[in-house]
Amino acid sequence: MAAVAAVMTVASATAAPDPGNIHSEEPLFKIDPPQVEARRLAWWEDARFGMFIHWGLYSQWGCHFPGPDGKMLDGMSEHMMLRLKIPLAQYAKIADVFDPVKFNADEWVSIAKNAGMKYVIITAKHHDGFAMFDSQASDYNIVARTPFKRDPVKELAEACRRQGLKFGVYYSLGRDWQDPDVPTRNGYRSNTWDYPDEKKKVFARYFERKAKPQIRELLTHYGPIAVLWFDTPEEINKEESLELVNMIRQLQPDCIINQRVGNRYGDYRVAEQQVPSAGYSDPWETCMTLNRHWGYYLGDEDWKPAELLIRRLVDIASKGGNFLLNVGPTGEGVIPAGSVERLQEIGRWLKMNGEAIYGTTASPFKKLDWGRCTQKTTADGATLYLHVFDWPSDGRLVVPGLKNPVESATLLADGKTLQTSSSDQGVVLSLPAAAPDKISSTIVLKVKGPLQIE
Ligand code: FHN
Repeated sequence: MAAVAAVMTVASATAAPDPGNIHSEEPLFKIDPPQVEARRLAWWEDARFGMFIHWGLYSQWGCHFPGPDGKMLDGMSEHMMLRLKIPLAQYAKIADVFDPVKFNADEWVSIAKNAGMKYVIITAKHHDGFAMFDSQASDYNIVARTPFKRDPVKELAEACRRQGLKFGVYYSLGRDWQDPDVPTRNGYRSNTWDYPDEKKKVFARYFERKAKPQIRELLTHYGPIAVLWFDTPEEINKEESLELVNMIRQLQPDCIINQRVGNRYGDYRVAEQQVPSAGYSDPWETCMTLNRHWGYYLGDEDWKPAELLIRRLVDIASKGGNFLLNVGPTGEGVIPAGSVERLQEIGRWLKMNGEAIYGTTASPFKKLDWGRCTQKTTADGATLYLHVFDWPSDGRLVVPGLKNPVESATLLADGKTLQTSSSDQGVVLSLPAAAPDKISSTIVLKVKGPLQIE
């Protein structure tokens, strides 16, 4: 257990400069009244778990690229065009052979659904600037430039609607290595090999020419977009961030916007590849890779164990957050087996324990040595879901400081009633010798009246 517990430690956010305020701890600006915000976010707060999909030209050879002698060069990640400084004219040639014949939107959505995920968010346009949808604003897109000629964003949106999942899109705001007008700080993440003069780059021209029109296309041609997941907003100014928010609100008022629209706007905060120690006052979501890459990287089979992922989902839900777990499909349109196996394992756990995750709110306890807690308030009290990672060998579990009278205590797995007593330390539960689930066992503790926790 220690190994898993060790991995649960929180990676502190790097103290990097924070253009675009994507790491600021300041609360997000809210434009709408609280009740409008709450209504927009209601399904999302209940959902707790979603699928992130990073899929683009970089997937074709697993973030590798054929060098001059035909030898495959290691592009390290979906940033391969930047890492290898691949001229746009050469990188664009990947589109000539990008033909994901095994892509099946219903299959991908079924994998998400069976994993217990309630929403799917796909990269409509990542940093390479290539649109994975039929864009009139730029012909640098999958329909116009590839033998595939189909629109996977459209197919996934329809598959999500058929299977009852919400559908969202990711859009890279401050990185676009196809457009000549996307500067970054000192050119550190710009396309400086095709467009060397950073000073000539005017973000507003890209914003008007490509970003805004494509965001508008995504919000008008693909039905309800549940989430617009922006990324890398460093170069966007406050007025542009607000302009995007207002445009999105006007086109699809129910569309949720993440904080990477920039400048402290957005409906929820993003924690990337880490779980905050205590959650945030704003709604928030941890996005995370299943292995070590967002895009499909040939040879990365370093999949996080299902045990760690399940406990991370519980940890995030116990802090009131959502978990957006990423898959990187191959250039053929296949989600790697290692991802699917872990998602199936998570789905099995959620089939039994989903009641203790979906529609719950954060734990009322500061810290529990044996696991985590989520809760649902009821008309006459609260239902506490105790997620026990470390099953007590002596069969005695203390809920520290809890002073409420207990209405009932049962194992979620089989409904078995548990004896409880109260002590100076709090409520004490008597547990059977064997834990129902080696990863995380759920106890349903119903208490009367408003919570009283010392
Ligand atoms: O550079 C991107 C990266 O490729 C990936 O899309 C992540 C997902 O949150 N966002 C950026 C890094 O913060």
